[in-house]
Order: sequence, then structure tokens, then C-alpha cells
Amino acid sequence: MAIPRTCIDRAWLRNLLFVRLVARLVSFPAKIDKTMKTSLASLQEWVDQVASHTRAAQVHWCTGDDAENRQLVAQMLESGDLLELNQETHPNCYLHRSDPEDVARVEHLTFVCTPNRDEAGPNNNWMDPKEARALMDGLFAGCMADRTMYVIPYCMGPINSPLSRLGVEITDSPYVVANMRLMTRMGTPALRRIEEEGYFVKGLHSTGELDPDRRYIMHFPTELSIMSFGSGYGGNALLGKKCHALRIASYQARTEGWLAEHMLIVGIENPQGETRYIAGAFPSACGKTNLAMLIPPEAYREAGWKVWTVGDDICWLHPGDDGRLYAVNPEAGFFGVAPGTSQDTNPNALAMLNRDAIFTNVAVTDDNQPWWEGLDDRRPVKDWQGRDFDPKRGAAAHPNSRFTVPISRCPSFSNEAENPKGVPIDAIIFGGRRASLVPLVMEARDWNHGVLMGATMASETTAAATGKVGVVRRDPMAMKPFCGYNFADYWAHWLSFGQRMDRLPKVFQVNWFRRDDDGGFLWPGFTENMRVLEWILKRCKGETEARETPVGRVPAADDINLDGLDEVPDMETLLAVSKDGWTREIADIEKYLEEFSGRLPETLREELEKSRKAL
Ligand code: GTP
Ligand code: SPV
Ligand code: MN
Repeated sequence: MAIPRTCIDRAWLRNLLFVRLVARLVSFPAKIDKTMKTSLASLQEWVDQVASHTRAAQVHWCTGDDAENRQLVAQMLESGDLLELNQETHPNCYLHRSDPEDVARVEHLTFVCTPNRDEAGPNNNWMDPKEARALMDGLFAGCMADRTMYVIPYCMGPINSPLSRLGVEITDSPYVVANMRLMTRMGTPALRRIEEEGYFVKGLHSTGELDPDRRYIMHFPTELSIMSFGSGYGGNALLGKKCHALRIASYQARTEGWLAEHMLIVGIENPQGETRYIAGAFPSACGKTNLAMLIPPEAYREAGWKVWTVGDDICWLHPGDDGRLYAVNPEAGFFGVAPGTSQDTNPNALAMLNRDAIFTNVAVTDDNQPWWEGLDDRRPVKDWQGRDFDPKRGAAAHPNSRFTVPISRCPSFSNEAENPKGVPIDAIIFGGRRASLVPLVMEARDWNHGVLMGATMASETTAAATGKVGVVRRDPMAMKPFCGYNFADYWAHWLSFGQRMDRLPKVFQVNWFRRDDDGGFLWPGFTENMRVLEWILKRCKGETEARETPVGRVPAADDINLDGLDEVPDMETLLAVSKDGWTREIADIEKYLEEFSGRLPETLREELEKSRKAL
């Protein structure tokens, strides 16, 4: 794919450069404020150089304070970037309607530009860093001529944690600033830490003309830099999130001996008051936010069980001195999927969405409240594009419509979320959307087998990325779109923890999405997932048995507590391991792993062979 694309880009790039040159000759020079805004020379130089290259009309250094935010919001209300929602029911809540062609991540336009192609691996689109840089420089030239350029210093992770990492995002989008303020620790404290460390990830972003043909998300892991052009959507534009905290961070983590993962972090407190932490990797729109803030079923609550939210999307795992893995959430907010969020499914999310939230691409009711499919049975009047709602045109809210809120607003927010050491992890779970085959829960034989489970997991694609929805694809560790280097090396890195640490978490695979013949879900999900978490924690403490199968250990039907469920699920089907089905699955996995041959760790092959023999 890279070769023809590159040819087109070159011709197009020449045209673009010519247009920019003419524009530059006929326009007046921008007025750039040359006062030093930071004591860090390398940062000041970069900002000046970008301001001059993009010909920004003004440069604004973000402090992150309330007055700044009020001013930005006022300005966006005026420009139409934000619309006010019902301020009586939803104080300080706003709606952003994006360009209809700019509603999700664009995996086909996302590149990892390592010095050589093999380092990026078959799991990434690759472009030569020099070529990518030239392409992006062309796009950015003069692109902020009539716009304000915002400089956003941010910290990923608790501001006082040695595990946190710093970055600066430059953007011309006030919507990005407002979201980064909620999603990261942004502003003056972050800038002070950047100046002390003298070291940060450089992210350059412009919404450009929002032209899907001039849209690229480029990563330069060896240079700790990101360049993103042509999209204002979350994962493409909030560069601290997927671009920094996963793609760049995973690359750094490999050389530094830790892991940057697409995982939620949740604490489960038992009736004895003891809290254990679980990290869970589920692909985009497959249930991380919901699991991170679930409220236990009534019988569990009465018995004294509690659930504490540490993070819902990204998890940095570091080895501790005690041989355990410790997790921090690098984010400070949620950028969550709106559709399906309701009082029944996720009351904690609903409770934090009635103030201080930004909604993107949801519908609105007749009294201007935000609305989406699955919320309740009110009828929306305007759809996500602001048109009169007409069910013939599809859903009222975009399937990937989202909310942004500070994590501290979550009723189940954990006290430990700010712990600079992180929280110790007892179990890692891998989950995906599989209509058949994968049982409700299955425990790995050991760490190496757990890595194989993660490396070979698959899931149906969702609306979180552009492209077809509902297609089953391999999504190793839920990192297919986010790993900043070759998956084969990434799996080897995961395996290496087996030798280095003696109190590793137990590994499990779960599947909330198995369906019956009529297409309905076999497992009630949401709050009831607590029942599976309880079994997982019992296994971690050696308090319950499991049945050995060729592909992992499953509970006996009556080992999952079903007390209080209105309808008894079909546990036999939910826990079945089909010999034929798994034989086919393993053949398919083998084919997939062949893509990585030459670099694939031998241990993974051996683990797969063990399962095959046992079948
Ligand atoms: P990203 O933010 O894209 O990374 O998504 P996520 O993994 O946090 O997914 P999220 O929790 O937002 O859930 C995505 C969709 O799946 C929502 O529509 C949920 O209502 C639905 N969902 C979540 N958990 C369950 C579950 O246990 N069962 C079923 N049937 N649906 C679920
Ligand atoms: C995902 O797609 O996994 C998300 C939303 O969490 S985004 O920030 O766009 O990546
Ligand atoms: Mn995600």
C-alpha cells in the first residue's frame, strides 16, 4: 500500500507547497510575541519555530486555570464550536458537533515512523521518517495563518509521580485545549515539571481543513514526537492519549522495562475491607469504561462489596521492588462512549454527566438535554448533525458519540488513583466481543500461556474507528491500533516479565458478548460482571477450583455465583469449550502468527503447540 500512496502524496505535496508559498508571499507576516514564556530553551525554540512555520496569528501558552477555560468556552460558543446544553439540568455542559466525516480514529491514516519498517512491524502502517516529516511539514506550512496557536504543557500520570511522563501539545483547536484540560494534568504545574526535567514528548496538531484526504497521524518514536493533521477527533487530536500514552509510551516502555497498555484499572473491595486491583484490556468500545465503574449487584452491595475506579482506558504497568506489577492511570478524565450508557447499565457514568462535561456528536431532546440511544425512552428532536431527528436516517446520536469528564467526578473514584507508586495488580484480564467460541471466563495456565491468550485475542470491530463494524479481527492485548512497534517484539517484552518477576498477576480471558441463536446476549453483563470478577479473585487467592481444558481453565457452572439474577443464564453454553471450534481457531491463530515469523518468540509457538496437542 505504501508505494502507490507515496507517489500520489509526492505530486500532491508539490502542489500544496506551491499554494502555501504563494499564500505566504501575498499575506502579511504574522505578529509573534517573542517574549520568553519558559525557562526551557529547547521548548521555547520549538514553539517559536512552529509558530513561524505555521504562521500562527497568536500564540497562547495554556495555564489550565478556570479563567482561561471560561474564556475559551465563551469564544467557542461564539464561533459555534460549542453549543450550550440545558444549563438547568446540565450546568457547565456543552455539545460539540464535529465534521460528519471526522467522528472516529483513522487507523489507515495512522503511521509509526521508525527508522526501519521491521521495527514498526506488520501491525502498523509505516512511512520513512524523512518522507513523513516532509509530508507533514508541507501540510503544516502556513496552516495557522488566521488562527491562535495554543501551547499545552501536560503531565500524564499524577503530577508528583516518578512514573508520570510529560508532553507539550501545540494545537490550533480550542476544542482540543478544553478536552486536554479534562483528560490530562494540563498547565502551569506540568510546565514547571517539564522545565525541571528538560525532557518532553512533542505533539503538533492542526485540524487543517478537516479534509479526509489530507489527514495523517504520524508518530516518530525515536524522536519522541507526534504530528497530527486534519482531524479534531479524540484519539487523533488529543495527543496525550493514544498517540503519547500508548504509541510513544509503549516504545519507551520496552527499552525501560515497563508496559504501556490499553487497559482499565479497577479496585474490588471485599466485605473484609481488603481491596485487590485488576487491569483489563478490551478493544475500543468493548466495555472498559463500564467495567471500571461498575456498581456490584444488590446482594453483593448488601454483603459489603465495593468497586473503586482507578482508570478506564490506559494503564502504565511498572515492576515494583516486591516483584509485583504496579499500575498508574496516566489520564485525568474519561473520553467515554455515550450510546448504551444508562441508569441501568452504568449509573456511575450517568451521575457524572450532569455537570462539567463536554458531549461530542450526541443528539438533543426538546428541552436541549443530551441524548443517545440506550439512555431512556425520550425522543430526541435533533440528531448528532443538528438535523431534525428522522429515524430513517439512522441513529440520533453517532454510534461513536462521546462524553469528556474529569475522572474525579466519578462517584467510585479511588483514593489510590493519585498514589504516585500506583496500585498492585492481582489479575490481568483480556476481553473482546466474540459472538461464539470464547467462554465467559477462562484462566491461563501460567504467565507464558497468558501472554499467548493476549497475543491471539480477537474481537468484532466497533464504531470507535472508521471502517466496517462487526468484523472479527485479531487485536492482541487490545493494542492493534496502539502499539508503537513490532508486535513480535512486544510479545517478547511481555514474556520477559516472566523471568524478571516472581509475583506476577494471574491472567484471564473473558467474553461478555457471547450470543444465542436469536442474536441476544447470553450473559447479562454490566453489573453482573461482578460475579465473574469474584471468581477471578477467588482463583488468585486459591479459594476455588477450576476445570482444566486444552485452552485454559474454566469454572464449573455452579462456581459462578448466580444468586439474585432474575433469569438464570445458560451457563453450560457460556462455559463450553468446543473442540472443533478451538481446532479451527488455533489454525487461524497459526496463520496470523505467520505474519510475524522470523521475529516471533519461540515460547508463543510452544504454548500454542501445548494447546493443540491437548485438543
Ligand atoms: P473505548 O473508550 O473506545 O476504549 O471503549 P471502552 O472499552 O471503554 O467501552 P465502553 O465501556 O464505553 O463500552 C462500549 C459499549 O459496550 C457501550 O455501548 C456499552 O454499553 C457496551 N457494553 C459495555 N459493557 C458491556 C457488557 O458487559 N455487556 C454488553 N452487552 N455490552 C456492554
Ligand atoms: C478508543 O478508541 O479506544 C478510545 C477513544 O478510547 S480514542 O481516544 O479516540 O482513542
Ligand atoms: Mn480506548
